[in-house]
Amino acid sequence: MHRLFVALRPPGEVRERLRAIMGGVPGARWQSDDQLHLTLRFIGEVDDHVAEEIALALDRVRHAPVTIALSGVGSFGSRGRPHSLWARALPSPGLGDLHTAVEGALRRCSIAPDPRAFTPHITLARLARTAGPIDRWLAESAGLAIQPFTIESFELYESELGREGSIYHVAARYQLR
Ligand code: 3AM
Repeated sequence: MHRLFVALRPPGEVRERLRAIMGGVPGARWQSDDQLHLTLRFIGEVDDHVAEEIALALDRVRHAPVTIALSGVGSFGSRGRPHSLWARALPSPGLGDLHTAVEGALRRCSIAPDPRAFTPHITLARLARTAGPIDRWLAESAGLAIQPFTIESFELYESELGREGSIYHVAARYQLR
């Protein structure tokens, strides 16, 4: 079985800017440089045959490079029990269209549509139940503003769940042009 997701990899300078705002929340597991990505679509566990079909379907996606800007931060989870911290990607026509194109490719592989709205973000930390308060970090990081940058490929990732957090491998890379 393969645990798959489709994501964009921010360039090195952007990852550096993101890493600069990591810290200051006790019990937060900050993402390593390797783990930073913007998920276009989580797929989940599929067998070898479906994984191959997905890789081929994604190879048929034709899309121009996408421009992304990051603005501000947020958290997922309930107010009393947040479970992740992230940087917000501003919605853009390119990003929305690429998401739609990927969704279409997956539908052709009989992957059920994702019922959740696409909330483009880059996860920065996962929070344990015992993590300290996040309000100060949210306030201090609210001004995050990363000017538009261009992404020229998207990736199919395989995720391996580990005790120290997930390890992500790029299973395939698809050029945007
Ligand atoms: O982009 P992020 O880091 O928020 O949270 C998981 C991560 O997203 C998400 O897929 C990305 C790669 O692991 N994910 C994991 N399990 C999920 C699930 N069951 C999931 N998204 C939706 N449903």
